Amino acid sequence: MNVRSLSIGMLAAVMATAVGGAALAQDSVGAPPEQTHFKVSSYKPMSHDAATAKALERFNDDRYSMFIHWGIYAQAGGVIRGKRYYGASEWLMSNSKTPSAEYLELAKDFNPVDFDARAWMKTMKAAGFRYMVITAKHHDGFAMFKSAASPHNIVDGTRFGRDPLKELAEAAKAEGIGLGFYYSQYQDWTEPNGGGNTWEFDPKKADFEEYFNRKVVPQVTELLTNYGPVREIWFDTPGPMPAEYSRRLRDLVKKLQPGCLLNSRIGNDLGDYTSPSDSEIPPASLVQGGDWESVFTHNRSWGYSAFDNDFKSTNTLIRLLATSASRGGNFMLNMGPDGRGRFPDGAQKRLLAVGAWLKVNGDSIYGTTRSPLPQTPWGVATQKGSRLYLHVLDRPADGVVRAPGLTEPVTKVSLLAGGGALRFKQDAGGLSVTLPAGTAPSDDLVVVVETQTPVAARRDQGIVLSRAYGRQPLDVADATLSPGVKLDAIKTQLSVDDLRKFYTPVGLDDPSKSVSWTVQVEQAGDYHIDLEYSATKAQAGHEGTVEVGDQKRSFGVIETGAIERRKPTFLTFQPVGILHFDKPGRYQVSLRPQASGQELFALRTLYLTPAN
Ligand code: FHN
Repeated sequence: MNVRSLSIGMLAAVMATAVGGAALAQDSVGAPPEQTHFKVSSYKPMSHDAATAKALERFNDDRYSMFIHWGIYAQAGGVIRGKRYYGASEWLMSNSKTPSAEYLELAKDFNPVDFDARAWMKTMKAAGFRYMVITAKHHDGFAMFKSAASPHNIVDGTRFGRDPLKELAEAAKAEGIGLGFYYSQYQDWTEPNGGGNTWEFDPKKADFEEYFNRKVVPQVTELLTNYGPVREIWFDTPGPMPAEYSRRLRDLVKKLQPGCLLNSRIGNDLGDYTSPSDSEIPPASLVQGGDWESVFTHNRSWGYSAFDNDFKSTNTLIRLLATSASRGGNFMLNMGPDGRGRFPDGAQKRLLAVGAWLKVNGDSIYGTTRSPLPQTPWGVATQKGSRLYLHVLDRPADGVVRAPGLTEPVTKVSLLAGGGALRFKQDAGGLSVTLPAGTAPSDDLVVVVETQTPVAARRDQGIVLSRAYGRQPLDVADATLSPGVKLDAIKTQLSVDDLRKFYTPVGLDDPSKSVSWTVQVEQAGDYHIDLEYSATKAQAGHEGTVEVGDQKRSFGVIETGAIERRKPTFLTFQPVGILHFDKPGRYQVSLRPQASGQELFALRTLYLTPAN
């Protein structure tokens, strides 16, 4: 065994021992399992070679894509040896600690006779997706394409005997959908020298170099040679893989197809664009340009699960898509086809409903750039030259949508659906648009604002606070942090099966330190303050204050429990008091500890709600 592979094996062994083997799920990016605080990813423009820059232009124009997790795990649908495994069904082998030989038996039954590449592509087209990324090989190591590098592939290893990626590549070309492949480069549970299978193989004996040369390099070469132009290779969970492997993969991909994009999960900062954590849209204030693609799954699993029908509603999907676009990123929505090759009905009908919305409102998504506006309570905005699209996701009680500070002369305001003109008023304070009466509260109503010159960026003018809405969030990621306070990302299990990241300021341990937000108050009045936070036993009893000018509202911290990476984190929602704003205008809302010593708590959000 060479030194390089030994170091990977040892690292993997340490990770596995500490978390008990199969628990190493989802966000295994090489961090020790007890680590909860992480560096905040940056979303800044990077420089690229010409082919990559050109591919990124199209990528940013596309905005909406489909992610597909399909493998022999779809045959099991989350059940093995008669036991149901909740959560990510593509993790079935790991979660059940099934040995390779037994797991690979699934391939014998896998015969997706209903798979129809043309029909998939027609659905994707009707759903409004511009490109798709499908699992060519997930962590179980089974290739969903013909491969000379391993017999564990769909053509040689199943009765089905067809190459779905070949059929999809042809159908994608015919329908004008871009093609991308997911490839798990480090984890490969059916390979003794691959990463991740600690229930069967000894990581200390793993020769990763051997695995990488024998399987990863040939398979990535096959994917980029046999299927025509590939838009992106979506690598995942690089784990403890040293930089030289990420570098070799990058060089290989760019040599074979210079315009093929690489996501940041290639590892070691070698991607072309950023993949935020799963189910995360980066906070608006952290995005300073740059290229990124958020991934969410439609239900709770990425692969097909026979008992999970918790599909996100059409409105939720539209909201996620519009929010990603408003922050300048792409939204890739995942779905897991079943063992026969069918899209689950619960997913398909909602995808098509989003497609119907896009048919009418697609101009406000495709080819748009990020919002020039600060946070507003009615929703989000996207922009295309001198057209500004207001996505009214939440209806104002008074029927009037306001864009404070929008002073570029407005020539026309209309509804994108149907084009009907809307009444508007513009003065030194900004623009007010009266919504048509009788629209369903759940629709994303898109208002088109046409201006003489493009609306200039004014994102830092303060979060808009209005009495026409309910609870309005001031998130810590959008706060100004005083010297000595920094923003951390916490990885935790926010709820069962839901590993998510949240942001929190670290260093709130002295009255001289604070987090603060600029708010633009639209109407004078009282607002209730609520805090959402998590606090350990040691933090219980700490005191802090929320301040605006000389109004100071103090609060005491209560214990919610420790933050642990693989456990649910409980966040309390604590009322603090009432703040009064005398007149409309800009104010500073600050939060600080009352004493020196220990970290106050892990704050997530301060909410303000109009009070009467
Ligand atoms: O472990 C995988 C998981 O199965 C799924 O593929 C997701 C999709 O982003 N990626 C990993 C976890 O982040």
